[in-house]
Amino acid sequence: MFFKQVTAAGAVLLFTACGPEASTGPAVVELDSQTQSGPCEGCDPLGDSAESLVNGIFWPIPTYTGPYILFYEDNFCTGDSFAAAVTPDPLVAPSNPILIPDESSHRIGLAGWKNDEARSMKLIRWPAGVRVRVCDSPSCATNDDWTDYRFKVYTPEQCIHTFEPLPPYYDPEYGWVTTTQHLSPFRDTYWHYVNGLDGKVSKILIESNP
Ligand SMILES: [Ca+2]
Ligand SMILES: [Ca+2]
Repeated sequence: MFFKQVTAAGAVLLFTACGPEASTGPAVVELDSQTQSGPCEGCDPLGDSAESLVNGIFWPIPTYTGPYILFYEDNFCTGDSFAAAVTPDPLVAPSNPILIPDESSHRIGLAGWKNDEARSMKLIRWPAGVRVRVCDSPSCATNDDWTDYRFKVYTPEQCIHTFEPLPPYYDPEYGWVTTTQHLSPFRDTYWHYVNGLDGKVSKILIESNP
């Protein structure tokens, strides 16, 4: 079943140039729009079509070891995983971030993206020193909802259950406190909440921690 899917997709894969100076990571691949939105017939051995696309994108490299993101239609990384984004090198300068979905510099492979759909995401094999910003605005305008995730350590696998802040909590000294950030030894999260981000994600920026 897996081989059947790869064969069907192979005709439309576009590989980036890979000269002598190219990095040793796997080539980034773009799928055309038809493939991005098309069904993943016969490629769902694990019940997760986007994960299968990750494997299919880098075929015939059988074991892709770079970082990638899976996007889910529901919170807690449940429901359909409708899209996958893969990149060999997420440590890009803040002045030139990787853009999802409209990256034009062939630094990311993306399949299955839908606007205003994601409610959670699974981050797999992300290095320390990366910031991922999830935005409601298609231009990541800061007057709408956005959330930052700043990775302090290597993250083998982590589900971001929601893009929205934790509920306000009651502090005996200060009363009800609205959550705007969550700092941890592993990953700091900063929320800019306006009217909701789950199911409204339109743009993602990936860059080195500014
Ligand atoms: Ca939006
Ligand atoms: Ca909003």
